[in-house]
Amino acid sequence: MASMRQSTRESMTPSSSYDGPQVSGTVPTFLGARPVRDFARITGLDAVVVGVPWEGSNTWGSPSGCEQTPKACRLASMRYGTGYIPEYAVDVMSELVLGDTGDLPVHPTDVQRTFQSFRTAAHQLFTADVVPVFLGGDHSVTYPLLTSLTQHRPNRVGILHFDAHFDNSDEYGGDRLARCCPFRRIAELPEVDPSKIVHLGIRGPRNSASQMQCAREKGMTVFTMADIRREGLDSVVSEARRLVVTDTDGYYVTVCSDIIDHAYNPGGPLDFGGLSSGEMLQTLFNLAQGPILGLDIVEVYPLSDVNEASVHLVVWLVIYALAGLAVGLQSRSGGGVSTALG
Ligand SMILES: [Mn+2]
Repeated sequence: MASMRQSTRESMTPSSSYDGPQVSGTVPTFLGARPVRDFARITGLDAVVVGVPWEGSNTWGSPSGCEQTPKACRLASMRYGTGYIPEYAVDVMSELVLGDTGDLPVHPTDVQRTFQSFRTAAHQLFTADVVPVFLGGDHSVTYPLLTSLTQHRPNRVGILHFDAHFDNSDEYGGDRLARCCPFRRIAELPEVDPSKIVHLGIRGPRNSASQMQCAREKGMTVFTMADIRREGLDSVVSEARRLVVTDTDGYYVTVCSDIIDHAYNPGGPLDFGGLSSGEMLQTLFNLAQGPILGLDIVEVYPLSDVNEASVHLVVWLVIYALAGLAVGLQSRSGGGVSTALG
């Protein structure tokens, strides 16, 4: 395992492949990670942070500003030094090599062209020997990202979806690529085995009976928040993990911020009865030790965030996931003892 450490913080500019208008400015890389400028030549990295600055159709209220979340997270990450986690004795930036690609190109008036740019970039990341950590953006972005991953590993990808919501609507106002639709589109992909899609934490009245029916009919597994409270989070996550590591190359984890109760997540959707921030931090630390193929965290809204609490929560989630990844890499190279869930 590589152990080089980036000691200086370098500013980044958006991808030079984008020829349209762009917002310029000095933004640090996430935790001072190495800037990655050439997607075709990614070597020597254990993980890479990737901004996916997209907000498509609004399904409630006004635009959320979630396209600004990657930039906000990079700025917030400067609070956390090298990402040392004392309770697990892991120093993220000392123990793995992290890159930061900056934000993927978007075309605000053209979702198809935008998603094609996401697929192209994601293909290059998923075929490199690196774990991408995508920062959304709304949840629609998971569809193009998983399209690339599952084309690279047909029927060999497990999907762990943490969310209050199924996000498997067929369409929203005629938009089949809206933020409430990605898991219907993903389940329709020929390279996806729907039985390897697991929804965790589903709850609350912003769902519908037809969405539950869709999940059941397509053979997806559903653990509601009631299941988690009855059986225990560790037990449910272990069962979900067992499902998605069986007959696969590993799993992709996708996290809507509203898996976490709004009490801990003021800059996320107004959904209650969810996990605590601490529960989700530990869950990602545990899961990242296993055969994780990628991670996204989506639906955080800087425009309504109070004191940047949710932006900082995302940074914590990423750091805990990276800490778990470091422990897992050390364990697989024989350098440490894994505490991963069985
Ligand atoms: Mn959600």
